[in-house]
Amino acid sequence: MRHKILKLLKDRSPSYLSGEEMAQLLNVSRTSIWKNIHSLQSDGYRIKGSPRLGYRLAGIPDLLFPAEIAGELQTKIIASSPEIIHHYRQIDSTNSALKTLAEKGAPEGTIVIAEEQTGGRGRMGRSWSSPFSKGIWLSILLKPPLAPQDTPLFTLLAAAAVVKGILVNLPDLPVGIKWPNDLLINNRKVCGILTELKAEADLLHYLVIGIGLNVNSKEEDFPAELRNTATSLYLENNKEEVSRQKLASSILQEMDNSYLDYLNNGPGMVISAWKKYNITLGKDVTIKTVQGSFSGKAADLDSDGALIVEEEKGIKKRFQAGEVTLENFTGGQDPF
Ligand code: BT5
Repeated sequence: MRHKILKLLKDRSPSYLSGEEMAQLLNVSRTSIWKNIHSLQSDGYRIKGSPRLGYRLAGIPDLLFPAEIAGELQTKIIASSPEIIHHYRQIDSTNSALKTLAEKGAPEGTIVIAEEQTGGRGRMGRSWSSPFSKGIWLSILLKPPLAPQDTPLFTLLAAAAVVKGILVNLPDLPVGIKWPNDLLINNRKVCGILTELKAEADLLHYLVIGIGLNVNSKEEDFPAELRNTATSLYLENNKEEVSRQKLASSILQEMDNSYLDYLNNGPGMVISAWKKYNITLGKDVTIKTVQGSFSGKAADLDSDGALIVEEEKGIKKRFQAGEVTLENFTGGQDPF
């Protein structure tokens, strides 16, 4: 009902629409209209009421409500209807919440998006700073017909799709992907991706792809220890705010396009899109893994998303996971 009322108000905006007309159009009581208008107002929608004219939509909050981000979407799988978009003002972690929904049988394409995370997670138990309404903290449920060992490709798919989504809105921003899961601008981290999965033997049950993108964060929104290494689109966009609603829609659209392309044509486009936006290949890197640290030139990306590093004597090693440091990177040593 809220969606329907909002749609009527949007269609009529900037003019007024009477409560009586809305009640007739939606075949409900005027009390129900009034209650829903109040609920929208308490979510931050500016709805002006006039005793004679009715209601008028005067402003929409830049919060990531399903009605706002789904409006423009033409996705086939991801967030393809408002019912599979779960929005929270505050949650511990969107990845954890989506895993719970997946266990209860949520369909592919379900997303969880939050204004704030109190326990946002990075890889290996690290934390992800996620203050209220400053970023896009989003998780996407996918169930591709894949062997579990092929899933690292999906971190790369997501990284390239997020770059594309950013560039739709801010075409001049120099965003680059550091293998496997970081987006950097001017050598600072603007986005991280955490892919988690449930699988047994050769069977993948589901993938949860978590995306954390700093959008309108100012310096003081970052914890002190991140101020020299993290950045936001706002800080890199001449301190101009960016619409999180538009950005979230663009990212979901690009994710859906890339995922459909992957399902129809295989990993070719994932690899080429990742290569197009990467800032890793050709650089001297050090990669830390559980087996130890290795240095060499990042030579290529394998068809499963593994990084191929060429050591001094021309010996090539494949890495499916690890922490990459880009050596001699413009702007100094890469801090991650
Ligand atoms: C990542 O981990 O970069 C993956 C981050 C994924 C976050 C999303 S938000 C939605 C979804 N729900 C979750 O709970 N998580 C996902 P990693 O490569 O391990 O990097 C973590 C490191 O990045 C931390 O140890 C900090 O040094 C740094 N960091 C933390 N918060 C940051 C932020 N907001 N911006 C930039 N760097 C940050």
